[in-house]
Amino acid sequence: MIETDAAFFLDYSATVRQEVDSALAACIQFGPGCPEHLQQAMEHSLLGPGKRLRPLLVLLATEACGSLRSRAMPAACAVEMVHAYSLIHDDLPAMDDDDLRRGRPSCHAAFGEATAILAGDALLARAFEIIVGELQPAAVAVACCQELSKAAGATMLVGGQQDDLAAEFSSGGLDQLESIHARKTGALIQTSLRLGGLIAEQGDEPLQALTTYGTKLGLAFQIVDDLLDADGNQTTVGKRTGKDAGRGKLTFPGLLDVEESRRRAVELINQACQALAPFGSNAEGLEALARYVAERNH
Ligand code: GRG
Repeated sequence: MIETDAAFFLDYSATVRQEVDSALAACIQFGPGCPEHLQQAMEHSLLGPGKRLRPLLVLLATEACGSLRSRAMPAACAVEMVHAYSLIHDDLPAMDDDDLRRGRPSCHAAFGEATAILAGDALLARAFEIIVGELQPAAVAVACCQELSKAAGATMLVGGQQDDLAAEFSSGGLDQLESIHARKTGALIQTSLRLGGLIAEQGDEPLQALTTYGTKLGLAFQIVDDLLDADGNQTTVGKRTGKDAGRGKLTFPGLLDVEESRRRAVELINQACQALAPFGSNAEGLEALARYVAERNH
């Protein structure tokens, strides 16, 4: 990516990020029925300093298909709510037991374990309420609910997490690792793109191109995540690094070594960008985002 493209993308993503953050804040205005401690826990985790990668993917995918990104904002928020719930639950003592997230105390460290579980539950439920209540037309809202619930469910996000926990200190190989990553991390990334495509209502061909881009991007994202855990700086990454090896996790650098893992991530990003050809210049944002994922340091 030439430097002007990178600068343009940073500017664009900063603008979109502000739009997303305002919409997210509005999504969790529950009013008097919601206990204050629960409200604060949700705000801490949903509005904290994350990258907002998944909402950006939803919005960029809608734009790549020639539609206005404002149409896709409810879906963009819903995906980020599912993501925030998964991070809250992943950090719990029963799972990854992490007290640091995004450079701040994780939800249970700040608000207690019970409230963290409930905050995650409430965000997951709200995600679907937002899609059903705010996405038009109704047929698209139904398709988006189906897409997101599958990605969040027992065969994808939750199933991948279960297999990831079971694989600790196991002698699994690359196929097992790719299957875990495709479901634990890749499914929500791929679904973000598909939601953007579904909302634009342009048919199967663009949806297929977005799916291919999402599959490649999701795997590359996870390889980079493994590399950041292996050799990233804790302050920059914003969570404890070096944990995967200590927990006996299956990782790409563990199975392939660092150089080969980096080579694979770059190859996947190139393949992801090739899949964008049918969109022409409408997909410049998605291409810039893919390059950013390969180069990210947090
Ligand atoms: C508890 C059902 C359940 C699932 C947990 C999210 C997850 C599955 C595990 C998190 C552990 C982990 C390191 C996953 C790999 C990639 C990942 C999801 C990283 C976090 O996403 P980012 O980098 O986070 O987009 P930010 O903070 O930027 O939003």
